[in-house]
Amino acid sequence: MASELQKKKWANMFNMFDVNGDGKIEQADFELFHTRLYEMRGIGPGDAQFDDLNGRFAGFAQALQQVTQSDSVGMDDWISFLSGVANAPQKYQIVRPISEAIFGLWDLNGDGHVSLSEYRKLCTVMRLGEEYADQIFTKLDLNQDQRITVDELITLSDEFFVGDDPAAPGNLFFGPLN
Ligand SMILES: [Ca+2]
Ligand SMILES: [Ca+2]
Ligand SMILES: [Ca+2]
Repeated sequence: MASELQKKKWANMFNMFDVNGDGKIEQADFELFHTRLYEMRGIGPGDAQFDDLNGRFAGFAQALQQVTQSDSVGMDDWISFLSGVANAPQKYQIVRPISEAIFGLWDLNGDGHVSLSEYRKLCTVMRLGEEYADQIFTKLDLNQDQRITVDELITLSDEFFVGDDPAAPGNLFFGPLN
């Protein structure tokens, strides 16, 4: 069972993937989302990073389909899928590479960390706006050194997908809890 907190934060991620806003996550949404990411990053088919990401997203979409037995995933299916992920470490192994991949994609200058200006672009693709990035970057930057490292991201990702602590900054990764 998911807590109210978990339902709220996971709903934010659902809304990020439901790019066309029709209340269902379908293949068309994944394609739109990929296109936005790739266009902003300036990569396309043939790039190693592009192919790697596509593989990770395909694995994620497949896992989602297996659990829901459908090509069209509504909010309730999504919440039960992530409940399953939170309670089963082997399923979490499918989700974590996606977080790492999204992170890697947004290290635009390849220096191994995400800066505020890079995070602003990520928030734009997630349709949260740059103001949201400005508000929460310092919370996500756990050691306050003006950058988010992969280690910090893993902590945030664990908080988001598995945790149930209202004070955890990782809750805010895909949007505010309101
Ligand atoms: Ca949709
Ligand atoms: Ca960077
Ligand atoms: Ca940091």
